[in-house]
Amino acid sequence: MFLVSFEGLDGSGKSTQAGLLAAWFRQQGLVVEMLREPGGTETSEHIRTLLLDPSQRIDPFAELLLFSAARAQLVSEKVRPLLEAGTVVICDRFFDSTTAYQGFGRELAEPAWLNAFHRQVTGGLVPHRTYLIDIEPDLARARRQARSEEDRMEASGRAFYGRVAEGYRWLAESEPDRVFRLDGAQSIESLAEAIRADAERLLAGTARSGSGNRRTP
Ligand code: T5A
Repeated sequence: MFLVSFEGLDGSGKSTQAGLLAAWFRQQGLVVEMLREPGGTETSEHIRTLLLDPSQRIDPFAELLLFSAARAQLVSEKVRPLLEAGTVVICDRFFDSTTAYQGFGRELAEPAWLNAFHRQVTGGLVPHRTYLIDIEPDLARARRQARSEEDRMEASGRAFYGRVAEGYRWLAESEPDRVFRLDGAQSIESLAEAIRADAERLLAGTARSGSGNRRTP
């Protein structure tokens, strides 16, 4: 049916919002699958473990390829078959994370190069809507600190997260029709309301085109 992705810094609140939107779609009678990146398949979860392991010293380009390898597997094994079956797929992160974290954060590659590369990795699949929970790195860090110890990515430092946030803002400005930027400092409920209002419009557009899989009552 359609693919929706959530993006933002670690601790921005994207997983919270992804779960709320999934629940709302289900209330509308839709079949919904939630996936995460990196992860979502057995192979991709193995790659995730490697990528987030603080004891690993991973070369930045190898890091880019590993995130992309996990994504290629997820798209072919799960995302495409689900979309073809009429399911709404909600992905906690997708290729915009690679642009923001490896492109801007690691200062590894130009957005134009990455854009073409992502199209190869996903076979041209682009999210129909991307919700960017835009948040200051210090606030995201404070939210993360309520949790367990840092993973390998979270140990990348303040300047790194500043560049990632800048990368996300650049993406929102470059693709305003797809990337919906929200102020992550708002309450959970205010954010959920804004996302639901937009999702209603998305759903109305899809209903007009006649695709989609609704649960039988
Ligand atoms: N990565 C990933 C790359 O570098 N390149 C890539 O291509 C990809 C795909 C993956 C890591 O890999 C990197 C990015 C990451 O470093 P992850 O599994 O996605 O990591 O984990 P995180 O990004 O760290 O996501 P989290 O689930 O940990 O954080 P979320 O989803 O941003 O935040 P969430 O919803 O868990 O909320 C965090 C806390 O804040 C509270 C929540 O209750 C929770 O306690 N909260 C709020 N509090 C106040 N106001 C709000 N509006 C709130 N919303 C949530």
